[in-house]
Amino acid sequence: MSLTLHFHPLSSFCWKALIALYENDIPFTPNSVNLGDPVERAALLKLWPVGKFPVLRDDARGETVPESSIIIEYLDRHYRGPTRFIPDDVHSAWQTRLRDRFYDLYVHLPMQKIMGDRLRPDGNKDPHGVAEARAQLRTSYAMIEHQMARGGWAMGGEFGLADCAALPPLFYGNMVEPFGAAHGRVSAYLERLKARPSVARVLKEAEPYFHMVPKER
Ligand SMILES: N[C@@H](CCC(=O)N[C@@H](CS)C(=O)NCC(=O)O)C(=O)O
Repeated sequence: MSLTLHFHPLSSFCWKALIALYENDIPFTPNSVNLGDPVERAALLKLWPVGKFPVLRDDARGETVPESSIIIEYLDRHYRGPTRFIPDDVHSAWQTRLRDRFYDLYVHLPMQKIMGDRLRPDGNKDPHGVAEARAQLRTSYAMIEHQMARGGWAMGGEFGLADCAALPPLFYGNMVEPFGAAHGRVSAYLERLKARPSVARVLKEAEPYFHMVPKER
């Protein structure tokens, strides 16, 4: 098997890449990385000195591919299946990439900020940064509520890159900053995503690790 995904089953950005792999039943070897283990961390750093996962290694093509969006674009090009993640049409393609950036930068990162703050020791927390992240999430939820006026997937018609990007931060986002009654379409979109077989599989595999999700103290 030429593809190896270096990942962790609880990691939100890894979910994004896993959804794409499962969507098209692409065979790969999963390598679960414990970043707390110095040997495993060093092996990941060797592949991608930034030290973040997911990282995809493709031995057949001699490529190491970091960054969830780039992994999905790589799979779409070199391991194509029935689900196309980025449309061929140039106009739809840039709109899809924009929505992917929206979910990563304005939903995923603020969600990570709030979750990450729970891990900080008392005295080193960042309440100002967390308040900013909450405000950003609420702005983003309102934007998604508007985008989802007609239901469906992130880009309207077909499931794609932006939906892979949307599930992880909406799943964890609803835990750290609940959608609330004003964002019924965001809730409904999250439920549609959770019912998608590729997503359901990712969530099922993550279940045994859910006790490790940092709690609010
Ligand atoms: N922009 C990256 C973000 C990856 C990322 O933040 N991964 C997190 C897990 S969800 C990570 O590796 N965290 C470990 C660390 O920062 O030490 C992507 O899209 O793949």
